[in-house]
Amino acid sequence: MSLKGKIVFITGASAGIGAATALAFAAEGARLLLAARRAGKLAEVASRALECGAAAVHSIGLDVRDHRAVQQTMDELPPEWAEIDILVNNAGLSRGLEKLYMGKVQDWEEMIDTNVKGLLYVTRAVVPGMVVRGRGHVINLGSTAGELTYPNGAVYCASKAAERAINDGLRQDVLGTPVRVTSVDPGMVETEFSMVRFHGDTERAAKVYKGIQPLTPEDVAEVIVWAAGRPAHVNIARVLLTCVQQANSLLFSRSE
Ligand code: NDP
Ligand code: 8X3
Repeated sequence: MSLKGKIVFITGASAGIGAATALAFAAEGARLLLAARRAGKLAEVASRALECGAAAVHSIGLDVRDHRAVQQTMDELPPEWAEIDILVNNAGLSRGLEKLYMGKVQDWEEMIDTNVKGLLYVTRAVVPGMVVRGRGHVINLGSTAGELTYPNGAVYCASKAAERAINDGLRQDVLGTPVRVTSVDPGMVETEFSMVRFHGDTERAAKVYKGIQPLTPEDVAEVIVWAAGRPAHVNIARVLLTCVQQANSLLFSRSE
C-alpha cells in the first residue's frame, strides 16, 4: 500500500523511535502530525522530516497524560489534518529500576499515566474517526517487557503487558471495520530511554548497553513502516524484534 500523502500521527516524535519513525514515513512522502512535550526537539524533527521528503508536517505540543488536552487537540485539528490514516502510539517511558516494594509512587504514576492512560486517551480520540471513515491503522509500541517481566521492572513491564491487552482488545473491537491494529514489540533499543529511566544518570544508562549491539530506532521504524505498507486486507497483529544478542527480557549474550 502506498503511504504517499497518508496522514500519520506519531506521539513521542521528539526523540528515539518516534523521531526515527517520523523520518521513515517522511521518506515515503507521508504527511506527518507530530506530537511531544519538547517543542524545540519536535521542531528539529519536523525540519529533518521535510528534508527527507514529507509531503507536509504539523507539530503539536502535547502531553498525552492530559486527557482534556488530548481530546481538545484532536477536536481542534485544522480540517486538512483531521482525517488521520495511521496512528503510532509511541509516547512512553520507564522510570526507575528497583524492587517493587521499594519503588517510588511518582515513578509508577508517570509510567502508568503515559504508557497506559495516555495511549488510551489518544486511541479514544482518534479511532472513532477511523471507524466512521472506514480506513485507518493503529500501531502501538509494546515491548519484550510486556511478554516477560524482569526483576526491578514490574511496573514498566505491567504497563507494556497492558499495552498488549489493549492492542488485542482494540483489534477485536474494530473487527467488522477495515481498521487495522498492530503492536510492534522491540527488545533493547538505544535511545533516550535509559537516560529517562535513570533520571539523567549517564553512567548508569550507558551500562544498559554494555557489550551489546542494541537495536537502533531506525530498525524499529523500518518495521513500523513495513506494517503500515502491507496491502489493506493484511493485518500484522504483532511483531517481536530484538538484537541478536538478546533472546528475551531476561537473557542476553554480552561480549567482554
Ligand atoms: P525516548 O525517551 O527516546 O523517546 C520517548 C518519546 O516519548 C519522546 O519523544 C518523549 O517526548 C515522548 N513522551 C514521553 N512522555 C510523554 C508524554 N507524557 N506526552 C507526550 N510525549 C511523551 O524513548 P524510546 O524512543 O526508546 O521509546 C519510545 C517507545 O518505545 C516507548 O513507548 C517505549 O516504552 C517503547 N520501547 C522502547 C524500547 C527501548 O529499549 N528504547 C524497547 C521497547 C519499547 P517529550 O519528552 O518531548 O514529551
Ligand atoms: C524497553 C526494553 O528491556 O529496557 O521496553 O524494558 S527494556
